[in-house]
Amino acid sequence: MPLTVFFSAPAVWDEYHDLLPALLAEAGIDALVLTEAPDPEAVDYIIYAPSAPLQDFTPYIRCKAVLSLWAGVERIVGNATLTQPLCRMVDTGLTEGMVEWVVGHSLRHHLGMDRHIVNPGHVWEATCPPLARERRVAMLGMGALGTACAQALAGLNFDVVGWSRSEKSVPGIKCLHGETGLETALRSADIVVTLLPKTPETENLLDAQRLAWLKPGAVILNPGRGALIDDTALLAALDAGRVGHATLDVFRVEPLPQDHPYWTHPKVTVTPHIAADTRATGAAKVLVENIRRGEAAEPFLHLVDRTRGY
Ligand code: NDP
Ligand code: OXD
Repeated sequence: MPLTVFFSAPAVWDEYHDLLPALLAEAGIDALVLTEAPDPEAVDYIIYAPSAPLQDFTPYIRCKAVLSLWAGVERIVGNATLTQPLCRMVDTGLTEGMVEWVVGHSLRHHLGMDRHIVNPGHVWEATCPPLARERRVAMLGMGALGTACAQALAGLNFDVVGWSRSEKSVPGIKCLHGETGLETALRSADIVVTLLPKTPETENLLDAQRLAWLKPGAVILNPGRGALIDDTALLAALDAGRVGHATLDVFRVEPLPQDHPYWTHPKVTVTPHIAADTRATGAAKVLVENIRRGEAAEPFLHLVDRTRGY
């Protein structure tokens, strides 16, 4: 009987403690799920959230896989004690949530909604926004989330370009890669969405030089990771009008410290890392499928490439 240990904050476990054993039983897997491991050598699978204190994976010598509840694995991928296969979370709830956040915030800026929602002077300013087809969105990161967001925006007729590390072909999206591709994407964009993982290569990707490539007034949406953007450079670009607005969901330090200038900057919207949540109903199915695969000696889903860091 495979033993799975669920390492997370107690509130996370509350969402899974009935669901996970029920789904394992439904899949015909006779497994035991615990929240602690008195004998680490007996553990077959680790389910891991970054809220867990677990740092040393060395004693889990029999463990077949570490299954992350998060899509972003930057807090665990470089852990030298972790030698077991690491799988990240890709599930429909995360994807749908991210699509809704990205589409919602893109439409806010595209339609200029703020002018009408907050209009204390009752100004009748009848300027019509352009159509979405006249608005270029650059999607930096064309993985599970970026591709779904790019396709949703393209479905609304936005002119979407995608940028990724490797060369890609996605119907309806102009796909770019490499440094030249990044420059092309940024220079032409009205809205830039950053859905990249945090790795040594992506840290401060949007620095002063690259922010200077943007069209004046371009909008940035960052639901990826705080470290993708050089905060000082972004604040300077906002003050200079080079960037029209930044809607930020993720930060180098979370919760965002009360004295951080983002809170009070008139051209910044802060959302508290809520763009997409791992929802137990969908995520538990992904966990169970990976445990099933592990037991059947089949390849795991959503394996992290340690050398790339995502
Ligand atoms: P994926 O791993 O599926 O996709 C990552 C994308 O980034 C890929 O297209 C990859 O390129 C690209 N990429 C990585 N490194 C580089 C690089 N150096 N240069 C260019 N492109 C690069 O991740 P997901 O789409 O599932 O998630 C993306 C990120 O979103 C997560 O890592 C996490 O940080 C964040 N996230 C935020 C949430 C929130 O609530 N705010 C919720 C969930 C995730 P390639 O395709 O060539 O490999
Ligand atoms: C994730 C996140 O990576 O919530 O899953 O940011």
